[in-house]
Amino acid sequence: MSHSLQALDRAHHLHPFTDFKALGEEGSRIIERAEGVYIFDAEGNRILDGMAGLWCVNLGYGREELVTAAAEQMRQLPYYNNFFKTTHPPAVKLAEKLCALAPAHLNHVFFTGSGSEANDTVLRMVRRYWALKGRPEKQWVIGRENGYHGSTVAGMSLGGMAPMHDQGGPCVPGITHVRQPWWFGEGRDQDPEAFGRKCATAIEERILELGEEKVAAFIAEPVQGAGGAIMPPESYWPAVKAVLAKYDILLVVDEVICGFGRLGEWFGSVHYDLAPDLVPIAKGLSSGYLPIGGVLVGDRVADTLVEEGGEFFHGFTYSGHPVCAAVALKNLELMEAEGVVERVRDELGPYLARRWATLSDHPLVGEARSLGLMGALELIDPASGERFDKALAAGNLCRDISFRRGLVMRSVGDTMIIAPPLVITREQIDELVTLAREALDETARRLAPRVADEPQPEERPE
Ligand code: PXG
Repeated sequence: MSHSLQALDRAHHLHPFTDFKALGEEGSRIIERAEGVYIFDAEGNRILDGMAGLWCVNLGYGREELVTAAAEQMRQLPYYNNFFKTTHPPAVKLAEKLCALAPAHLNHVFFTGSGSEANDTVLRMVRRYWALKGRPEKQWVIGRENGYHGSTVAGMSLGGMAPMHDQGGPCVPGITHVRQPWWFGEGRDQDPEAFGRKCATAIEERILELGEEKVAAFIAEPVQGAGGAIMPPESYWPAVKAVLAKYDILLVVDEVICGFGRLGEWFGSVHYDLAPDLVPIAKGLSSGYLPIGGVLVGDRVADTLVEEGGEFFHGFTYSGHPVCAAVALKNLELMEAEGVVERVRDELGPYLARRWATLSDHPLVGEARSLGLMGALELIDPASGERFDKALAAGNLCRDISFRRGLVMRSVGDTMIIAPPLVITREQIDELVTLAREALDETARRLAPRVADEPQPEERPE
């Protein structure tokens, strides 16, 4: 069964962010079902999902209430749109719920089908806002190198992933990128707080280069997710806020990963006290059960769009899809009723931080960091204390070993990442940390004899 599916997969299916040929040779792993924090593959292996799917299954798998919410809404009204002066109860109720959960100045939402579409919406809204304000020359948006804002043309242009720009370019004009606040990767020779301030200064320098009257917005994730779970130094965000206020530039905080409890607050902006003007959301909004995203819009922008805007020529067939909205609403209600976010903040986040930090004594680990239920390990070569030779692809090796041993841990270069479902228990966090250590051990053994140039056999987990 799994072999025939693999063959069909190879024959017909082009996977996202995948080297098609290499995957064809290897064959894909088929995930058949899931429960709680575990996924099960076609071979019957149980694997702890340390990535909550793709940073999204915040409530964990197998929540019957979400299934029921979808089924009931499908029977009631499987589809209707929000164009042409119509709407439906799920979209309205979800909008109201989101605005109640968000900081006080965020009182409107524009729905989309994904995080990428949310960021396309952001770009159009930002430019429209300044045009309505009589300042159409305010066009430039500043993003960050190694930031991720999606894979549509606007999303990848706002993001700072160089390999995506190389393949997908030319990018949308009027977008530029500044350095990221990744202390381990780019500032290890400096005091972290001084480094954080320097990264904020880089924004100011770029604003002055472009001309402050031409800069519309700055976009960033509170903590970079896909870029490598990069928590900025404490000095960074206050300094960034001060720069943006000085030059009257909108702040867009992309909460697609950090929103809905990941960092121990409903929004990462709350953790860092950011008061953003626009907030793209997706993923954890529905715990990934159905695709839905949106942009929360602050009063400053919303008032202008509503009072002075006329028709905004923008929207998607599935903006506020009733079934997706019903599931998202139920997801938020469950998270609220079960105190999921507070538990991440007060109990599970601090617990993970303690347990995750124990990995920093491993010879392969140059830094172990975490915030809420997001963690990263920076791999280093114990022989030199520096990064491994890129050709060894140590991160990929560690990821594959980890997966085989029963833990989904993702790699970005030589940074290992986890972001498990928010309903994980303390015992399961212990299991996650143990599996991560075992994966590091095997990675170290596999890399150690590399001078002998002999491939090592794969170890079977005990
Ligand atoms: N913003 C952020 C911050 C994201 O992380 C998007 C926007 C785009 O969302 P959609 O729904 O269009 O995918 C994302 C998505 C990874 C990985 O490998 C991360 C994402 C997507 C795919 C892979 O870490 N984040």
